[in-house]
Amino acid sequence: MTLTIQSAQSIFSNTQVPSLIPATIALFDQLNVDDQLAYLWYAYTEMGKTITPAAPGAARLQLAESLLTQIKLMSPEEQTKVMRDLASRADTPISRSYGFFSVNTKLAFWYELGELMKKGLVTPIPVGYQMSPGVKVVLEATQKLDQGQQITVLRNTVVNMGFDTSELAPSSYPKSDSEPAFQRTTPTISSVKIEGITEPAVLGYIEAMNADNFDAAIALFTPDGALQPPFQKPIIGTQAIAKYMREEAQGLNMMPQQGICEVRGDGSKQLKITGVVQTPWFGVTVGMNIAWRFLINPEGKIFFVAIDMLASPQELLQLTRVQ
Ligand code: EQ3
Repeated sequence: MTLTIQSAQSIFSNTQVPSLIPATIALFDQLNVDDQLAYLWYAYTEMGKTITPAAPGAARLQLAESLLTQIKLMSPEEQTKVMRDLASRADTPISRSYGFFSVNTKLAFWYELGELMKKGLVTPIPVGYQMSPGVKVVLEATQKLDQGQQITVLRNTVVNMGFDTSELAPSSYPKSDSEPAFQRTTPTISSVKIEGITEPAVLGYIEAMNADNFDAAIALFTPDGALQPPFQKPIIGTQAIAKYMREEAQGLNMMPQQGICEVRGDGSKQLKITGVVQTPWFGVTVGMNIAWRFLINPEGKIFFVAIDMLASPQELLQLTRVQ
C-alpha cells in the first residue's frame, strides 16, 4: 500500500474535536481594523497580567529596528495609519517589509511596539476611537480559552498581518538561515520517555527537537515526508520542513506524556502522542496541550506528523483507538 499525505492526514481523525481557536480568530476577522487593533491591545494588556512574553533578544530586535525607528519618529496619526495598514494587509512599503519578516521577527516587532505604547512613545489606540460591541464579544470568547490557546490566537493574528509577500521574489530581509537562536530557559531534556511508546523515530524526533538539532530531526523523515503544523496545510519535503523548523521551532520544550501505537497491514505504524509544549516566548509559565499524530513507514522513517492543539486538558488522556 502506497502512503499518501491525504490518507495520512486522516489518521486518528476520530479523536479530533473542534477547537475554539479558529472560531475565536473568525470572530476577530469580522472586526473592523480599529476594533482589531483595540482588541489586541486590551487582550494583550489584560492577559499580560498573568502571561507576559519574554523580551526578544537584541539580535532579533535588530531585524525589525529600521521599521521601529521610522514609526517612533512619526506623529500619532501616522503611527495609527501604519498599524491600520498592517492590520488590513495593505500594500505599503512598511507593510511589505513586515510581510517579509519571519514569524518570530513579527512577534518581536509588536512586542517592542507594545513596550513603546506602554511608555507613551507610540499611540496604542486611534484618537477618538469608540469601541464597537463586537470587541467585547471577541474578548469574552478569548477569556474562555486557556492560556496556551490565548497565546495561539495572539500569535496567529500577528502572523496574518502585513502585505502577503508569498507570491513576491524573496527580499533582502534575513529569514531562516540567519534566524537568531532563543536562549533555552530550562535544561535540555535529553532522555525522552513516553508512556506506551518505544518507536525510535518518535523518541529521536522529540530528543532532536528539544536540542534544536533540526538536521537530526530531518534525517528521521522520508524525503517526501510531511509536517502539518496546527491549523495549517502540510509542509512537504525535507528541505521545506527544515526551513520551517529553523524559523518556527527554535527553543521549544516538548514534553510528550503518553501515546498509542498501531501497526497497519503494510507494516507501517500510526501513533498518537499527547503532551505539553512550551514556547520560548513564555517559558515555563504557559504550557500548550497538544497531540502529535505520526505515520511511520515500514522502514521506520517518519512519513507524516501532524501537530494538533487540544481543545481541553482532558483530551491529553483521550487516546481512543481507531476502529
Ligand atoms: C502592541 C499590541 C498589544 C497592540 C496592537 O494594537 C496590536 C498588537 C499585535 C500588539 C502586540 C501583540 C503581541 C506582542 C503579541 C505577542 C504574542 C506572542 C509572543 C505569542 C507567542 C505564541 C507562541 C506560540 C503559540 C507557539 C506555539 C508553538 C507550537 C504549538 C509548536 C509546535 C510544533 C511542534 C510541537 C512540532 O513538533 C513541530 C514544529 C511545531 C512548531 C509545529
